[in-house]
Amino acid sequence: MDIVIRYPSKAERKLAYTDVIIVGVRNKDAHKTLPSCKVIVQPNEYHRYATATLPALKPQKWEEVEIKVEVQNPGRPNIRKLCSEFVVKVGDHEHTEHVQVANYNRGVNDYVPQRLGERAKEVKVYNILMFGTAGASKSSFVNTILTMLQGPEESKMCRMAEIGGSADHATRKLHCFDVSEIFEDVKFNLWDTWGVDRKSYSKDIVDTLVDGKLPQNWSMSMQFEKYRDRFEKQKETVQTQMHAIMFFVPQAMLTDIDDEEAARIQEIFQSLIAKLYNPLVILSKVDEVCPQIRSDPLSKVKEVEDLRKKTAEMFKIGLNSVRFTVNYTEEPTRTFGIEALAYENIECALQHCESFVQSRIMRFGTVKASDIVDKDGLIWPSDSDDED
Ligand SMILES: Nc1nc2c(ncn2[C@@H]2O[C@H](COP(=O)(O)OP(=O)(O)OP(=O)(O)O)[C@@H](O)[C@H]2O)c(=O)[nH]1
Ligand SMILES: [Mg+2]
Repeated sequence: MDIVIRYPSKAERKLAYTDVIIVGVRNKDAHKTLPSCKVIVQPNEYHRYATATLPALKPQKWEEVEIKVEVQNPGRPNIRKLCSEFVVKVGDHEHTEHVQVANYNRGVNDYVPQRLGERAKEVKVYNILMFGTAGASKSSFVNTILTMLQGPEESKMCRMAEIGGSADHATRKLHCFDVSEIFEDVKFNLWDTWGVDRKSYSKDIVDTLVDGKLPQNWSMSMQFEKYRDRFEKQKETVQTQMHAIMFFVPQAMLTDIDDEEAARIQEIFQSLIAKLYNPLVILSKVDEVCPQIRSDPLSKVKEVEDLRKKTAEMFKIGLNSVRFTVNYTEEPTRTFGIEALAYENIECALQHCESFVQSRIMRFGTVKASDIVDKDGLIWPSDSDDED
């Protein structure tokens, strides 16, 4: 017998998880009818037990049964509770189905600015700035996120972002990946920085970028040209203002960083915090010190936890603001763990986007980016910032 699992199309999947599974069965026998039998979806940490009846199948015939599967905890799926496989039994036959994060219809779709209410309506799409030195793995992270967002039927990795981008530190670029254009049901864009070296990043550069302006001697590049004008005119708008910042730190940097550089990063973070951001540090290439993390990126490993603690102390930020990433590098096929970690990281960044917008509304009554930054780096609502 052949057993094939099919999922309803994205449009048919109403909730933030796959709640219907279609089990297709072919009776390969040329002569015998397969008697009617039970189809069982075995329970696991995510699914509950579910069953349906397969009618008798004549020789060489194919039949599909639709099974409604209840989940253990309805609501937005906790990525840690998703399962990378489940077992279906048809009579005495057993089939193990391997699934991807994309099978779960991705709760990241829930993060739409409109759900924060009327005052957030000016924010059409969340902008996430990825900052960090050359080679810190920002572009690889973009590719991992884009791969995770692809449907489960796509087996190839997305390679939209160029890896090994800028050895040429003379060219500084801001590149927008319009994720919200590529996948119409998500509402965030990723902004990738090129050509930043460890001597050249400063509070002023980050301040300028988060406000939605292009620093001097920087240029823009993107697939879609729609933001270019805005940046070139140095005009600050809610659309190009950043809503969350991911600061990429390769783990090797932790061992050779000096006091001056650590102080510079602390200064950047203090300035961001004064603007009501909650900067997120993404430790990258942790698999260099802990290779086993690549095969199980969701596991808690002491070496990686120690690196997180060291980072939090070094930059004087909370441990919750330090995460780590494992990107696709040489993998021949998509893996559940890498995409689940990528999902967690982007979901965390989206939560930061929401908190930022909510804090700005609470403090200033608006998210508009035209707040005045005084010489001490404190921000105040300007007259023009009053609600229209
Ligand atoms: N060990 C390890 N290497 C990685 C990982 N992610 C990316 N790399 C490698 O790191 C190198 C740099 O990656 P990029 O993604 O180009 O880094 P970037 O931050 O975009 O660099 P620039 O564009 O130059 O600023 C590449 O050789 C990647 O294959 C990871 O999770 N682990
Ligand atoms: Mg890059």
